[in-house]
Amino acid sequence: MYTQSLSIPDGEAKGPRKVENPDYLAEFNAKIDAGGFIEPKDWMPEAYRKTLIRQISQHAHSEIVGMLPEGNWITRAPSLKRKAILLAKVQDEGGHGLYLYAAAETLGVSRDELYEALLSGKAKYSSIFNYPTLNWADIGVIGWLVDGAAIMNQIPLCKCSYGPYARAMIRVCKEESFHQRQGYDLLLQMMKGTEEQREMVQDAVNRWWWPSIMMFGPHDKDSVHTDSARWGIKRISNDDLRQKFVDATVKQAEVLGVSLPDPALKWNEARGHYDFGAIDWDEFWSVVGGNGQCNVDRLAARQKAWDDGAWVREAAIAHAEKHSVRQQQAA
Ligand code: BYC
Repeated sequence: MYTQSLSIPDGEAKGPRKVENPDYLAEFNAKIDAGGFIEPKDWMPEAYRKTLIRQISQHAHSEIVGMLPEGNWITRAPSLKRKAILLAKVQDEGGHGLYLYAAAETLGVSRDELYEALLSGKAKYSSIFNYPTLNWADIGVIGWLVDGAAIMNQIPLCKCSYGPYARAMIRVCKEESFHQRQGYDLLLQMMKGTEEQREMVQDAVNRWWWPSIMMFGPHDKDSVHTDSARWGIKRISNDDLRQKFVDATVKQAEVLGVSLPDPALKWNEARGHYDFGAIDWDEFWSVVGGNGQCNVDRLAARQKAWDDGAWVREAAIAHAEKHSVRQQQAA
């Protein structure tokens, strides 16, 4: 998407932009302070570039690993309508992965390098996708809570300082909004159904609530990438986003008729926010460290997709080479 239109001569793009220069840095900081966008051809500090590659690629990995828990239910959707919606949603997630990989590539890293980091376990992806989808209500709850949390985190990224990432986020957020609504709609339907269906919804909410609020990352005091805020990448902190999400979701749970599994969840008049219970950070770090219920399966599925796709990559390269030879012959 972005990479195709770049065509920066190697010397110009990679050489000078790596040199740390106080004048370039002043110009860069001024642009960030004025709320402007940094574009791929602009000079940027090496640490900014690395932080962006880390976050954008982790985000891309989350999208394509995130296809798996829901993709697992496409063949078991209870109606044609729900199947079509789920199919469209999972395809959207694949598309988000593509925009994000393309945005990361504008920073001078190759898709192969990024993928290798995912498959070797070096790169992270969102903790949430290491939990299993056990019943159909999980699909609704993923839309409502997981996509809901993702939108809360991604809306501020539409104004982040790196142009290709910010622009990708605008479309992603529009699609996430549809994802969130389809999930909530699915759950509303189930809540109007039988007692057993209502129990399925409550069971799914009980299992996904805590992992969803963990998605925002560690408490601010334990968040290590503080430069991200200074550079206008992260515009709202992990804890502030988590609080916004909790505040918005409590009312939605009431309308739905489910309870959220936290006895400490209570409106705090003085703060103007809901208080909530302690997060189990041991569980979070264990899942992030590869020991969640599904980490091994998720990486195995992505590895298989990579291996199965080898012939497509080879065919695309052969096709491009054939065209390039023809163009040279015609010139
Ligand atoms: N899971 O200093 P911190 C979707 C890591 S997909 C795993 O606060 P940062 C969807 C963090 O990477 C949406 N790791 O980091 C798809 C760091 O480790 P490293 C995914 C996590 O970057 C399909 C360490 O903890 N969204 O919506 O400032 C179907 C310290 O954290 C997590 C994005 O990727 C986690 N949850 O802030 C349905 C959004 N949290 O890198 C839905 C873009 C933290 O030093 N990313 N860590 O090894 C971000 O906004 C930020 O990267 C985060 C973390 C807020 C996630």
